[in-house]
Amino acid sequence: MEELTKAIVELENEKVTKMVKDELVKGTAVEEIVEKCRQGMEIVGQKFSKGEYFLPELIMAGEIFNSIIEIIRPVLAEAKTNTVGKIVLATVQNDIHDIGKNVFKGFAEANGFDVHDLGVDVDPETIVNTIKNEKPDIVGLSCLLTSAFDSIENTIAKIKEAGVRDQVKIIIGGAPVSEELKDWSGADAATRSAAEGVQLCKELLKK
Ligand code: B12
Repeated sequence: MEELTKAIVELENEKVTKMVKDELVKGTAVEEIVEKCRQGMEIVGQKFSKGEYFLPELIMAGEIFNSIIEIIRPVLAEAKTNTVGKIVLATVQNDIHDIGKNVFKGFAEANGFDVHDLGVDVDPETIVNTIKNEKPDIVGLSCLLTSAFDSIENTIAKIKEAGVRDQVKIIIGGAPVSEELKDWSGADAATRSAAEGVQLCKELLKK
C-alpha cells in the first residue's frame, strides 16, 4: 500500500498533512495525491463495515480529508482559467457526505467552471428552483449511500416534471455510482472520480 494511503487508513493526521505538503513540493499532480487519499478512505470504509472501525474513526477520517482539501485548495485556485460553463452541485437528499463533492468542486473550478454549491441533503425542489434561477449548463449530484439512490432518481424525475430536463446535462458522482445507476436514474453521465468528472462535464458541454 502507498505510504500516504496507509497514513490515512491509520488516521495519522499530522503525518498525512506533512506527506501531502511534501508531495506538492515534489510536484506530484493534485489528482494523483487525491486518488491516493481516496483509496485510504475506501479502506477506512471497509474497516467500518467489518466492525474494525466505528463512527468516531469515520468522522476522524473525514476531518483528515478536509484538512487535505485546505492544503490543495490554493494550488487549485492558482490553476483557475476563464469560465467555460456553470454547474449546480449538490449532495442528494438524505445523504450528508460532502468530501467527494467538495473535491469535485475544487477540480471543476480549477478547470474554469462556475460552481453553485447547494450543500448536502438537498431536496429535489431546491435543485429544480436553482436550475430555474441560475440556469446552469450542468447539474452535478453526489451520492455516497446506496440508500440514497432513490433520491437521485426522484431528483431527476422532479427536474423532468418541472419541464427543465432538456436545459441541463446531469452528472452523478460518488463511490457507489455506476453506468447502471446512470441509466436507471436517467442521468447523462456517471463517475467515481472527480478528475474524470471534469472531463465528462467538458464533453457534456459540447453535446
Ligand atoms: C468519511 C465518511 C463518512 C463521514 C462523512 C464526512 C463528510 N463531511 O463527508 C461521516 C462520518 C459523517 C459519515 C457518515 C455516515 N456514513 Co460514511 N463514509 C465515509 C467514508 C469512509 C469516506 C467517504 C469519503 O469522503 N471518501 C473520499 C472522497 C474523496 O471520495 P468519494 O466521496 O468517493 O468522492 C470521489 C468520487 O466519488 C468523486 N465524486 C464524489 N461526488 C461527486 C459528484 C460529482 C458530480 C462528480 C462528478 C464526482 C464526484 O470525486 C471524488 C474524488 O475523486 C465512506 C467509505 C467509502 N468507500 O466511500 C463511508 C461510507 C460512504 N459511509 C457509510 C455509512 C453507512 C455512513 C452512515 C450511515 C454511518 C452511520 N451509521 O451513521 C452515515 C451516513 C449519514 C448520512 N445520512 O449521510 C457507508 C455507506 C454504505 C452504503 N451501502 O451505502 C460507507 C461506504 C462505509 C462502509 N463501507 O460501510 N461517513
